[in-house]
Amino acid sequence: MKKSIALAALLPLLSACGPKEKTFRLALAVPLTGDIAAMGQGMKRGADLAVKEANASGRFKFKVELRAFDDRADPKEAVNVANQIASDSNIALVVGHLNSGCSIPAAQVYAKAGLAMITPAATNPKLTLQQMETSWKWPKNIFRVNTTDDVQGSFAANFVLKKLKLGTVCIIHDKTPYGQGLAEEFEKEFKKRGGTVKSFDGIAIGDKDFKALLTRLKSRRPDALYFGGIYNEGGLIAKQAKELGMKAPLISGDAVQSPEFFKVAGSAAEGAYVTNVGVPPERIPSAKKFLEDYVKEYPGKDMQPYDHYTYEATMIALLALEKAGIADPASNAVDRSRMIEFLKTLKYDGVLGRTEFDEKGDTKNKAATVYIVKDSKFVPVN
Ligand code: ABU
Repeated sequence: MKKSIALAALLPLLSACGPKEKTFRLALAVPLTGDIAAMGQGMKRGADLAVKEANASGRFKFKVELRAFDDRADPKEAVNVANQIASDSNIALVVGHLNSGCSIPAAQVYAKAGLAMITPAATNPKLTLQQMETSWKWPKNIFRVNTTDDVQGSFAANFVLKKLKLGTVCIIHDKTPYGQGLAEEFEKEFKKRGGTVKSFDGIAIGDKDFKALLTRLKSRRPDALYFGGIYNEGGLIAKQAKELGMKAPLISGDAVQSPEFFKVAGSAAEGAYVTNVGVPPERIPSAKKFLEDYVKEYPGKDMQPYDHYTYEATMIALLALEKAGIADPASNAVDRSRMIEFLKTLKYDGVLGRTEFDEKGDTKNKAATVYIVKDSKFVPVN
């Protein structure tokens, strides 16, 4: 008894004598709970994998820890979370957020703290455009590895008109910065290229019954239905449109490209189209290892639309930390400002192909892909 007490008293002293491993942190801010947690949890898997591989590689003289924060896809909670992150001086960079509606206000909190953020999912152009305003008095800290809804909306409009040869459309959106923003980009380009928009309607996130709206839209006899929003509402719209006998195909964007869409829509998902930014990772040779590692690390887990984007954003964050984050190796402090400057000149080849940021902080990679749902799979069309 006496011996164990003496040993317990000695332990703190012994560990204080040994070499103390420094730990630096990255933050991940995404919805980990709530209606779209499936996508946020997928993003966490991508980020966790990157950090695990980096720590195991032995390339750092320190340990990197990923701290995950749950913004619940709620802009107010995103700002709360951003304040917690910004006040932790050991956090070197933020990967996130998923939603444009969360990313836009949270980015301002990070900017005031001189902290870089890299979103792997938010597609509304306003996110990065805000830092080009003369009223933006802080560092230009916002970076994004996915391209934007002006690219995606225009791509979708061209696909519907020129490839599907459908000239009239009814548009529905979920009134969020993402869903409405994407729908407006689609509408603008569809009209510009000669298409006719028969209606433009907003629904609310969480709505379950779209039958009255869809009955009205059916009477307008559109060639196609376009939806700007997320898989829950998109899945219900696909299902209820089919139940009402609507033949017009549904076309939507990246936030519907989740296996969760199949669970909600059931067989009505078949034949729907979704666009996503970038090209499928299966087509990128440098993504091969990531895809293999992901399956090994997470057997049986479905890839969600932003997992590989989040892996890439985290890999870039780790590189910035390694190359620029620690100005003084003797200190425990991260140099956030040097990390921002590093990102501005980044040239990185990874699972997304080449990533370089333009003056707005957006990736120069402007690719987009359209998929059709066949046998509960997203099959690339272009
Ligand atoms: N890019 C779609 C989902 C995230 C967003 O709100 O932009």
